[in-house]
Amino acid sequence: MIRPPGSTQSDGPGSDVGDPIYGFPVGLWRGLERNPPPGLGRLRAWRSPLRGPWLTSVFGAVLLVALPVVIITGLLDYIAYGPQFGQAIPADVGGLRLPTFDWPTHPSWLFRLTEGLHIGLGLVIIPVVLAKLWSVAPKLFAWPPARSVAQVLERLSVLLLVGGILFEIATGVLNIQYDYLFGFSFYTAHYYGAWVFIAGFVMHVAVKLPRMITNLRSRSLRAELRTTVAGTRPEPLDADGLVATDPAPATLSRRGVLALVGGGSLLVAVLTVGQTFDSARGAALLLPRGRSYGDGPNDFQVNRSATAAAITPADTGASWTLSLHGGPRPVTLDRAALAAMAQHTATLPIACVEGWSSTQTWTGVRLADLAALAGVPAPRSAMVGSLEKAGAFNHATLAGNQILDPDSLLALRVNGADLSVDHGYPARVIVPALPGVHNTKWVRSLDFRSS
Ligand SMILES: Nc1nc2c(c(=O)[nH]1)N[C@H]1C(S)=C(S)[C@@H](COP(=O)(O)O)O[C@H]1N2
Ligand SMILES: [Mo]
Repeated sequence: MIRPPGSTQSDGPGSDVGDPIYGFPVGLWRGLERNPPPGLGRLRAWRSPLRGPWLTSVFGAVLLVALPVVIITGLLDYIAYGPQFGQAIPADVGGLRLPTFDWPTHPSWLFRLTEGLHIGLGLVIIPVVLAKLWSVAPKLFAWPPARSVAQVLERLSVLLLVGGILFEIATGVLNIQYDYLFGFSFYTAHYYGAWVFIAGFVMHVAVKLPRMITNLRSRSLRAELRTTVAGTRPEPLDADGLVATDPAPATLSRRGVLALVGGGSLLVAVLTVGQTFDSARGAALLLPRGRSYGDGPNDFQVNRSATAAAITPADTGASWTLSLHGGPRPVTLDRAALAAMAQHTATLPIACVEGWSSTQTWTGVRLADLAALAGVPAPRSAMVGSLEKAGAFNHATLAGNQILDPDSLLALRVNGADLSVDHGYPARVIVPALPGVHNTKWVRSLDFRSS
């Protein structure tokens, strides 16, 4: 006879004799139960009187609202990179391919919003994620790990969920700090890690949602917010085993825990908003690019300086020319010829995938005018080439709608002054709602394609 583990009625708990469980002798299961891995015994003394299904469900409810936003904005950002041009990373994702569409240019702050939400909200919920893990710790370290097939599946989904979210947080935070201490591509790892996490998240929500709702109803949030440490009692013992069987006296109330976690999130928010709102830049203590970038009109974040990109004064000097391709014959323009064309001014953000964004007023020649001059008035795409010899920033592809938007510019000036060399002098691309990385600096060529 095959019985699931746990159905031990015939032998009584702890008995080593009886029918095999999943074909293994009962003694093996009992031995496993009695001999947890080293260290786990000590971990089992979970005594906080605050742990319980209600508190776990409060953290769960917050994450249930926030995580889908982080997930969806993350996937949208991948699409914004233009996988159809092979310039999203990873480029080939096989069965995990997302539906692609031409990323719109309106509203101009679209990518700033999706990227800012993805990174900002992703950072702000870290204290909540940690609090939720703390609240279910007795279950994460439970031994034996599972007693039934259903439990094995549940634990597997929790492994994807917890492993996935910690991996996404670690790779995400390290990336925005430009700390590539891992030896693999951040983008590839973060993309596949996201799908592992999404799988775990969907399974977890499906299994736990009804219980979360019941648990939330088991106590009144208003009452908890009025309860002091002295009045704090454990939740009633629960079937899941979250509530301590031998609780210690409370040293913190439930409202205290909520305030601690909420305060942690608020602190992260204060340290982060300056990445997006220039007026709060001074508070962005964790901003990896520093908080000042020189003087005058060109004082805003420099992602990679000309020196770092190996752009020399000779490259950007009087001999610089721009070449336009794709039409009947190439067209070459120097900076004076560009400056003599119709100039257009637009106030547009640069929003970097690393989370910062900054809105400036740019002046230059419309990309649509350059396309017409090249002899390709209705381009479907354009490859923008940079003076940079090689590497990730050597070129970027723009879609037709991104070329033809009247605010899409080859900018020569910013905030009324010539671009600084660090911001892309002699000329750079600026396109509404385009991911920062594709606003190529030090442009050397534009290759318009009608297919
Ligand atoms: N040629 C070139 N263009 C580039 C880059 C670069 O390193 N080289 N960095 C890109 C990135 S990642 C961003 S976010 C923006 C930043 O522009 P800024 O340095 O003028 O703020 O430029 C983009 N264009
Ligand atoms: Mo960037």
